[in-house]
Amino acid sequence: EDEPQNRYPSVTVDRRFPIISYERLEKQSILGRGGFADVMKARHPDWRQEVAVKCLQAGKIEDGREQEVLYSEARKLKLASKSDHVITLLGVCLEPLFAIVMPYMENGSLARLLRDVDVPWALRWRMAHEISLGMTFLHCQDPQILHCDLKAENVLLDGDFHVKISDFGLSKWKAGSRVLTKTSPEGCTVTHVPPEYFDIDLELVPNEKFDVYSFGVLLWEIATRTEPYKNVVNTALIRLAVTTGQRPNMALVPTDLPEVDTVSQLMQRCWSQDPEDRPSFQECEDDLRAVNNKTS
Ligand code: ACK
Repeated sequence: EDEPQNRYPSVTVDRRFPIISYERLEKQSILGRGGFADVMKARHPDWRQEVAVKCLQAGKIEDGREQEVLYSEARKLKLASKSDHVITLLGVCLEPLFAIVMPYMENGSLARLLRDVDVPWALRWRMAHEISLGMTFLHCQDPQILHCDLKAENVLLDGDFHVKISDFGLSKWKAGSRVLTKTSPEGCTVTHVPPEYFDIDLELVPNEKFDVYSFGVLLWEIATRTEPYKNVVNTALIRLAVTTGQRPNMALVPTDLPEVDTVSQLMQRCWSQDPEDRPSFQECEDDLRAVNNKTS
């Protein structure tokens, strides 16, 4: 009788989600607008901790599947949240709209940090290591979770600059994945998508090597503090470049970075043209733990 009503017949409410009243959240400011969702900073009268609330922008997804998309994100996040390096799902709001509630991360995204601050190397490699720990966790789950949108913007940092991987909007259960559409695989960031997904002759369901490739580009973002393919004028040309084997420019990786050889080799292995040549996240984690131990 206390059970919340579900207004959306297409969504089966998982009663194990903590349900949070949207009305009781005191919205403070907009943190950002994504492809189809807004993230707001808010306070809940019962909690000391500030929260971030992700709601879909109305009408952004056709055929009324909005709630299902966000609900599916929440289900994966609930499982993934058990990792120290994945953002925690605090709960969901059902009415008057579906929203995901998570802790507010004081230091924002890694993308913003790299853009604004010259982050010390030791901290950068600690973050890289923590990302590999979070990703190893996702790939070890049963059912296995693929993130499919790993990039600096989707890595959040708490008050102590510890990593929380976020934004599971494009994530997939590996077992249930469908073939990705080719030109822009379902909204993925073109700079971080592996070349095999641009091949119109291949019908590919995503696997864990998708995330490993993206991680290679992310390591390059961490090392260079720049955006990949900045001078390539449009996404079609980026696709063409990547398909023919081009990668982010290694000349931009500073030569004085500690453990430069290990890290450079790792990023290049991660973005190998042949998915079979890419390491697992467990191997990335081993390499980065060693780098981290030497630099911290
Ligand atoms: O780079 P940012 O400051 O960090 O801008 C983006 C924006 O919202 C759109 O995703 C920020 N953001 C997302 N989730 C959170 C969170 N839990 N805590 C703080 N900022 C967040 C992200």
